[in-house]
Amino acid sequence: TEPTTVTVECTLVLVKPDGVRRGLSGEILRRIEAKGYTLAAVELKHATPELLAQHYAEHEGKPFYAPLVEFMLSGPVLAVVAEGQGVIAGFRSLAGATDPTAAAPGTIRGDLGRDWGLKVQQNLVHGSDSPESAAREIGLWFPQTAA
Ligand code: RTP
Ligand code: MG
Repeated sequence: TEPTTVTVECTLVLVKPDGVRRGLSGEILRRIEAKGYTLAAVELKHATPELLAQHYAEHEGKPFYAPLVEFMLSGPVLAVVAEGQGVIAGFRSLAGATDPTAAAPGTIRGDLGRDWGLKVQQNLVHGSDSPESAAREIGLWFPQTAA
């Protein structure tokens, strides 16, 4: 049989200001650990406009960009580096669809997101979408620990 190749990777997770405000940081970290991923770094941070401009550079110019940045500045964010096999795709699966109204039950956004008129940006979490994004975003949020 072929030897199994285990590729351990890291992803950047953010518990967005709505998640921190609602006291859901622990529940979100619990789900990450329960799935078997390791917490490599966890830090409560206040974002800055400069950091968010870099973090959300791909969305600049889109109609939701300005309200998204404003929302991300509305309170502290819990920045997390999670580590494990397939964690980049795996965390996005745990998070569920971007719109909490559409996110499946069993996912963070599906179980905990509220759909009583809140905007799509208030969807509790961010997760990197590729190895390139993960490396870039971890470097932005944890510059002192960047590999
Ligand atoms: P994330 O980056 O936060 O993990 O979420 P995602 O990949 O599922 O969503 P993405 O397309 O990267 O969008 C980033 C964040 O922008 C807000 N958004 N609002 N139509 C809208 O109003 C809209 N679309 C996106 C959400 O906060 C989304 O997570
Ligand atoms: Mg994204």
